[in-house]
This record gives sequence, C-alpha cells and structure tokens, in this order.
Amino acid sequence: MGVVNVTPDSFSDGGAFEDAASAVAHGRRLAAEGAGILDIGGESTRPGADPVPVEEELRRVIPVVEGLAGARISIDTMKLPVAMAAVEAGASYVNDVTAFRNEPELASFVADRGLDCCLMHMLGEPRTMQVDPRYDDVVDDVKAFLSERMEFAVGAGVPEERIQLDPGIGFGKTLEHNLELLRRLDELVAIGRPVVIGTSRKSFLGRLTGRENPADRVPGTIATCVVALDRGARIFRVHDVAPIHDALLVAAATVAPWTTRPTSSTR
Ligand code: HH2
Repeated sequence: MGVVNVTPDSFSDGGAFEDAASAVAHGRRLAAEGAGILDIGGESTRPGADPVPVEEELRRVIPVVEGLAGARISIDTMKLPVAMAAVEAGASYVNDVTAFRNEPELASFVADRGLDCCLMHMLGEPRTMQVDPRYDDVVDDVKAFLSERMEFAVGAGVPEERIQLDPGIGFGKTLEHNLELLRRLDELVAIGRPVVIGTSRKSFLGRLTGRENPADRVPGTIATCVVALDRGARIFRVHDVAPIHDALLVAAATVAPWTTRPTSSTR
C-alpha cells in the first residue's frame, strides 16, 4: 500500500505533493514500483495535528482519486462525506484511522457499497494521543479493541472478508508499545483477518537510529516490515515502495514462499 499524502503538513512528506498533478504523478510512480493499493489522504493524523474541514479535505483528495482512476484506491479518511465522494470518484477501500468511531454511519456505507476497509487502533485522538499513553497490556488491549470494532462493522453489515485490521503504530503508543506490538503481531493475526502495518518513516524509528529526517528512516522501515511479515502481516503501508517491495519479495521468498514468484533474472 503506497502512501499518497495530499497535505501541507504530513509528518514525513507534508507539502511534497500538495497540488493534484504532482500527487497523481507520485501515485502512478508508486503503482509502477509495485504498490497494489494507493492510499490517498487529505488530513494529517500526526501527533498534534488540527482537524481539516470537510470541504478542504474534498478539495485536496478528489482530483487525485479521479486522476488515479484505474488503480486500486484507498481513501484515508475518518469522514463519511469524503469517503462517499472518493468512492464516487473511483475508490474501493476505506482506511479509517478511527475504525468507524468518528462517524459510525461510515460502516453502513462501506457495507452498502461492498467496499474493503481497514480498521485501525488509536488511543485517544491525534491532538493528544502521544501525551503519556498507557495500557494494561498493549497487545491484549489493541486485540480487544480491534475485535470489538470488527464486531461493530459486521453488525453494520460489512462482511468479515472485507475487513483488514491495523494496530496503529505510533497512534497513542510509546517506543516500547510499538516494539511490543511488532514483536507479538502474531497475536493480532490470530484474530483471523489480514493485518495492515504502518511503520513507514515513523518517529520511533528515529528514536532507535538517531535519524532526525523521516526520509532517512527507510532502512528502519524495511527492518520493521520484514519482522512484521514474519509475524504474519500482509499489507504494508509505506512511503518508499520500491525498496520495501524488493525487501519484502526477498523476505517473503524465505518465510512465506507461497506468496512469491522468482523474477526472470536469477544471478
Ligand atoms: N499511519 C498514518 C496515516 N494513516 N493508516 C493506517 N491504516 N495505518 C497507519 O499506520 C497510518 C494510517 C500516518 O502516516 P502519514 O500518512 O505518512 O502521516 P500523516 O498522518 O502526518 O499524513
């Protein structure tokens, strides 16, 4: 899953693809590099971010969804009107970082339109989530939350096969919480739905490596994706598709060979 942020303020690439033409070109590049899904977002969820009004989010994302028609498109939004307009423009997947808590009606919309969705764990909300996050046991708590949100979605009519689950790395989590979730990801995979993992360029990688610039955190991202693959994750939400696609192909050939085919060059 390649990230296409159409925002002025995303934590790692804010402002880089703010106009529709450069965002569309970026999305095409990520698809050519191997992304099977393009995740288009118009509202930053970085710690401390302010909410974006519906009209502004629509203005940012809809031309990009239209421009990328033909690709498999995910809309990264917590707002029903944005999801509705994006689906009208060609999106078929809803990535809601609030797991239908912000707008519960989003679940019925996903059900009615036969869409796929990702339900993510977040403690609190972006403005305050990194202020002293606490859990009894982070993996047990996230697992209980995701199971409950899945029940809610199924209750609203979303077939289980349409649901993917995400522990929400960095969303109300300390460095230790993030590492524990990665280490014990198999316990979330045991819920029985495909697990999405989003570690790409995040600040906990900077804490571990000393890399201040998010763009320098690609090797750290690769390490986490390979570990997550080994623990059973199947969808990797990343900014840097080319290097991570290669790393995952090689890792998958080792730990999950049924998912890969060798390329023609065998040197
Ligand atoms: N992380 C971000 C945004 N959306 N969605 C899912 N399912 N999982 C994630 O881990 C996730 C997500 C944050 O990354 P980014 O979009 O690059 O930054 P920002 O929120 O600042 O735009």
